[in-house]
Amino acid sequence: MFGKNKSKAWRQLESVYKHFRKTEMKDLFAQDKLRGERYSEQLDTMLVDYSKNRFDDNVLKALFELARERGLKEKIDDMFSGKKINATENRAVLHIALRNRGNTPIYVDGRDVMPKINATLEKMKDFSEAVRLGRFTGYTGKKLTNIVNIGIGGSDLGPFMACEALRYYWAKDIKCWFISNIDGTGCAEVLNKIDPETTLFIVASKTFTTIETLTNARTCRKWLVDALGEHAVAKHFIALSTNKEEVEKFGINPDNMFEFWDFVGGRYSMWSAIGMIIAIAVGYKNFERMLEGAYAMDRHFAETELEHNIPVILALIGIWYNNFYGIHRHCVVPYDQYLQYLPAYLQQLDMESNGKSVTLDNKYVDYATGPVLFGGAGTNVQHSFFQLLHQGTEVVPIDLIVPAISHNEIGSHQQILLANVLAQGEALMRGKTEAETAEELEAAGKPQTEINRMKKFKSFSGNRPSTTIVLKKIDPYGLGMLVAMYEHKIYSQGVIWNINSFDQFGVELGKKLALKILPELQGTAHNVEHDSSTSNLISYINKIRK
Ligand code: G6Q
Repeated sequence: MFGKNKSKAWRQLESVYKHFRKTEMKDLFAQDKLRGERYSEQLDTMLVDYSKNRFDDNVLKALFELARERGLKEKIDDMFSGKKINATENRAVLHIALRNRGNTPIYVDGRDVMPKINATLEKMKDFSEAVRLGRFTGYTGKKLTNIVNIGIGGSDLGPFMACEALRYYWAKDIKCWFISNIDGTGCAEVLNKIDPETTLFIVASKTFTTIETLTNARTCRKWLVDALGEHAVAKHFIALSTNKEEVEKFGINPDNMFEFWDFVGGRYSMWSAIGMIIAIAVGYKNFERMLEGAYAMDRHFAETELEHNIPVILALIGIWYNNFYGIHRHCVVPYDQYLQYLPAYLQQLDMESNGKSVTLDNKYVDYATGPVLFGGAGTNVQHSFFQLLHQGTEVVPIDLIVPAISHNEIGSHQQILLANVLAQGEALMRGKTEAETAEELEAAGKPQTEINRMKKFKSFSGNRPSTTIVLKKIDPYGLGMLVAMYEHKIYSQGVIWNINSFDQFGVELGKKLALKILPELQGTAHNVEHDSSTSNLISYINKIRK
């Protein structure tokens, strides 16, 4: 379809690109006084202004044509109707069912999945409320106020990001902790600070076979049993999983297990039982508001024509940069401390979903797929990597995300923050020519020699793309909309690239090799064949650890 076998829409885009590529956004803004308004979409309390991107109507038309040619609308319908779009694993992809507030039936293999989803939500509601109200207590009768999520990847990043994002809503007496990494540090640093009598461990693992999670969970279990005895486990451990057998084997009572299913991908699972810590921290009502926000975005994605469909528009703009401008990077900067972990979360969501090289037709791609995603919280990152964004040789499209209202309106903090986010978008787009810089230096009374010496250093090429996303507040509803927007953007790009966004075979090879190397570090295997670098590193580490 692309690459060597270019489709009609693709070739059309290539020819549009040839004519358009040198167009400057500032000229487009000068020609069209309504550009900002025309290229903004609003959904409830969210405004997405994508006008500061490199396109005109002609470009957009060709991009929407590509989406049509790729059957995007039908592919969206396929997801919502429970088709097995995760073809390599023969699974439906139904994170949308987890927040299907309309409760319309969604069938997989002829069976409606909604009753079991609703039953788990009901169980989550009862349990999270019981913990918050102190009805479900620890073994010694004390209220459970330290909630520890043990999980990794999709069973960690979503709940962690969302808990931090919604920290303002946490119950005053509850503290959330996250243990994910396999080095002893995560465990040690948390266990040193908490009291077994008031601690609830949530073992979050879809497969319940992940070495990091099970190792951490065993360590925590031992710590608890050493303090309170074996009988305490039932009051201090719950499991979130699809694998009942392994949960029982681990020694967690199935009554304390909250189920989800193989149609929920790890990185798409914070809406499922995996969100338990969110529900306990912010209350089930707020968890439900998050689902409602996501549902609003789902309806928008499923029902809105492509031309006004926010995730689709963002996806197409990304494709435009990636496949025509050859820009394979994307930056996300949330201007709110509560959203500081959103970039890390999106890194997984985007790069694990679309970091693929084989098409659904079982061929290697000969075009670029998922971009490298990075980011951090603004304004902090303005003082670090923004230098490269403004003056570097790489063009990096950026999403600027900001709430209009802060939960913590102190003095003029929020206005300063808002002024900064808007200024960045404008500066990236407009830049500053050498002539403008020279004028400025002259007005500041600098001598001509100084002006000549400095004008290049102090000028900005501009024409650097940004999309500004304004939320009313970082509240559960807005967070739900925002995350669902990215999920659907990623799916739309996957459809256009003809890849499966829902498997992750790329994480397997390293995991397997680690199991081969482990005995060499434990001294039970020797002289296993490796490349000379790996062998050398193994013997160096073994020597130093003696
Ligand atoms: C996400 C990935 C991956 C997964 C972790 C944890 O989409 O599949 O990040 O979430 O490997 O897996 P478990 O939940 O099975 O422990």
